[in-house]
Amino acid sequence: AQRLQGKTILITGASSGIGRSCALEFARTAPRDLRLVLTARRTDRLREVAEQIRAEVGDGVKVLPVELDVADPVAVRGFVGGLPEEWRGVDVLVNNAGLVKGVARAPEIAENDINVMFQTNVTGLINMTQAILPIFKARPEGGAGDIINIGSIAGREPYPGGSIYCATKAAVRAFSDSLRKELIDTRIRVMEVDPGQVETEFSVVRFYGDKSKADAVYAGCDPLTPEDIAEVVVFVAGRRQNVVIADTLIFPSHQAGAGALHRKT
Ligand code: NDP
Ligand code: 8X3
Repeated sequence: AQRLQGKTILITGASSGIGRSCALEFARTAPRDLRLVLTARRTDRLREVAEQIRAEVGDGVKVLPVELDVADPVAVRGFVGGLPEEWRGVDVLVNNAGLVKGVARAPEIAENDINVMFQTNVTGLINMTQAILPIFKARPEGGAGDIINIGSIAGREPYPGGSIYCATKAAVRAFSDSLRKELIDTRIRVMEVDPGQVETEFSVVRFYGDKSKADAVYAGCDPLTPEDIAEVVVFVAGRRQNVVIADTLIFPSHQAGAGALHRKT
């Protein structure tokens, strides 16, 4: 908590699921003198998260909800310049915004779904990183700051019906690993957190809003909660500056791979 004090944390996709839980967990862990820049497309949801933080921890944590579509390169390019001055000193970037569309096999995947997944999960994450890196690089010793990329088991173990989503998360993994090497002469930490099955709105989005199909994904399973992942994200951000938790894979106990899930019922 001490190490996070005074930090400015920027989270993409903070309106739901893992991103929202990360916002709450950072606030609970460092309830004084923290700034949270919460971004997503749904600003009404961001304001609700801000309200919840205020109700739980009070005014010690300052929250700035900002509308941002990470898939819009022009919006991302203008993002930092559009922040009020006192919010620009970002210390931690959590690249969490991401989504999956459909379960179609490769020949049938809709072109728009392919583009949306790549533009959000890959290009969006890269553009956000490029937007924030100059802030990190301006610090002493070649630069300092944390980039925490949310990957997935899907990036390590591709599965049928997930070719594009898995390809996007493999791309995140390759990008994280290259960037960490490129930044070797700085204090900038590039860390990847790869969840297994987590119950969020992820499956609702995958099935184009069909809640019953989404619920069926988790039926009989005991998935992780977004709080489980948020605890890890806050943990890696809170280590001593010389400690880089480069890569973490997190399963619920009944999962041991992308398709390897034990259903209890
Ligand atoms: P949710 O659907 O609950 O949350 C996704 C978040 O991403 C929302 O806040 C959404 O906000 C945001 N988002 C989506 N598209 C954009 C965009 N173009 N611009 C800005 N924000 C966007 O799902 P999760 O919390 O599960 O997903 C978070 C991350 O975790 C994703 O990267 C996902 O791939 C990854 N993940 C999820 C797993 C799971 O089982 N749930 C497992 C492994 C990884 P809004 O719609 O308001 O813009
Ligand atoms: C989400 C996990 O395996 O459902 O990234 O694609 S999976």
